[in-house]
Amino acid sequence: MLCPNLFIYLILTLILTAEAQFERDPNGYLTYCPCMGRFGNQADHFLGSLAFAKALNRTLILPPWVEYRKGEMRSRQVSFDTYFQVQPLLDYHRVILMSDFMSKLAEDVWPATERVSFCYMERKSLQQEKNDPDAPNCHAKDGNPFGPFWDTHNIDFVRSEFYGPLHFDVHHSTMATKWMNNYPADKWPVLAFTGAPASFPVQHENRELQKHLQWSRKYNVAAQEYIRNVLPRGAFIGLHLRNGIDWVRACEHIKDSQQLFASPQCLGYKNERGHLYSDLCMPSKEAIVRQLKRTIKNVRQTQPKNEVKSVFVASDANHMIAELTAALSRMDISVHKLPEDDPYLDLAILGQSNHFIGNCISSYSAFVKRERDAHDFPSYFWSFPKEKDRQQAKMHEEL
Ligand SMILES: Nc1nc2c(ncn2[C@@H]2O[C@H](COP(=O)(O)OP(=O)(O)OP(=O)(O)O)[C@@H](O)[C@H]2O)c(=O)[nH]1
Ligand SMILES: *[C@@H]1O[C@H](CO)[C@@H](O)[C@H](O)[C@H]1NC(C)=O
Repeated sequence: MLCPNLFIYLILTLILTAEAQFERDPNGYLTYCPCMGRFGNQADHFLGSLAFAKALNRTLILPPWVEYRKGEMRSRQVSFDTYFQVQPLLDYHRVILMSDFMSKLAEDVWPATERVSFCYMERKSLQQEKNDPDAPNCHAKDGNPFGPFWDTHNIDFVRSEFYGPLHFDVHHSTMATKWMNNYPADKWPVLAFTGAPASFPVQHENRELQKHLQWSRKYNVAAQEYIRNVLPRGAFIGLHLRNGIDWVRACEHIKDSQQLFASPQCLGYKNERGHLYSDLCMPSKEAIVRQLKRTIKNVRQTQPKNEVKSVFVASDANHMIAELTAALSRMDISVHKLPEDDPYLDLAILGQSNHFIGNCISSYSAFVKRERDAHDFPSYFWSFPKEKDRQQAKMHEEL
């Protein structure tokens, strides 16, 4: 039997190591609400916030993901680690789950009487529009998902701080130093932002941080099992078809902009690879079938050993299973989709496909593209490059 003293010693060591994991960071913390958009937007913002926390040398508090369900008035918050591992992020910078921070450190680091919300400038309250008697305020918990988000961890704010004209571009200026001078960690242990301290779409410099965002075991296993058990043996092509009614409306903005949502991922951040056109946002069914067939032919020519056996379709609305199945029937290629809507499993599977065709405008597609870039997996976009340009390039090659 173990000597009792040794036993007590072992227990103590265990407790102390567990506690050490939650030692207070003298350089302070940074937290924010992913209050804009759905997953693709939040992921873009996450990468920027991670870079920002690193530049300020503050521990990033990993916020839960904010989700919206049909018919529900309040957003749902899903713990960060439901979808992604914490460990690979630690290779890049110090992070802590919001639940751990709140239960293990907040009482000491961020007592309820000292919680200040940060916003660029005053945000008007939804309730009191006219003759607002209050002092200027961030109203950090006003509306959905603002209120439900902070409520998830029982966070209320006692004061507001307007940080303008500071901003978040730490790559092109001495911005980080300005933040540290204005808000030193001993006086401001936690910077809590009403929105992400990051730009949308993700800044070019922060795209590569995606490699630290790795799927949780649950999603890794689920994706592997789907690929192994449901898809036929052989290579498969992943497709993202973004075509719901909200998307049709979003695409109308093509007319009056240089860029839309994630479009810099194909057009370049300065439009160095072209300008917006409507097929980029909403390719026709014919164009989709044509491009898919062409991609399969190319793959068969260039990689004859790894034959394409199936196509996996992810979509928010119309998966086009019947059209695609008919189009590929003579090629002995089957077409698949998940039996139930699962945006995260869709993403995890698309990340693993041998080839991927996504929507250049969609930040959901952009997530897949970045993940695949981190592994050097090939990706393409619907209707890109523009058909006319492609024909010219082809003629050029043939000449
Ligand atoms: N299951 C599933 N859901 C999808 C798919 N594409 C889009 N969605 C849903 O639609 C949401 C789209 O919002 P974002 O993730 O922000 O991406 P986006 O395509 O840039 O769209 P907007 O930001 O709404 O303009 C996703 O988060 C998903 O919930 C898909 O292929 N499969
Ligand atoms: C950054 O913060 C960590 C942890 O608080 C600290 O050990 C390190 O010295 C800091 N780095 C700089 C450059 O200040």
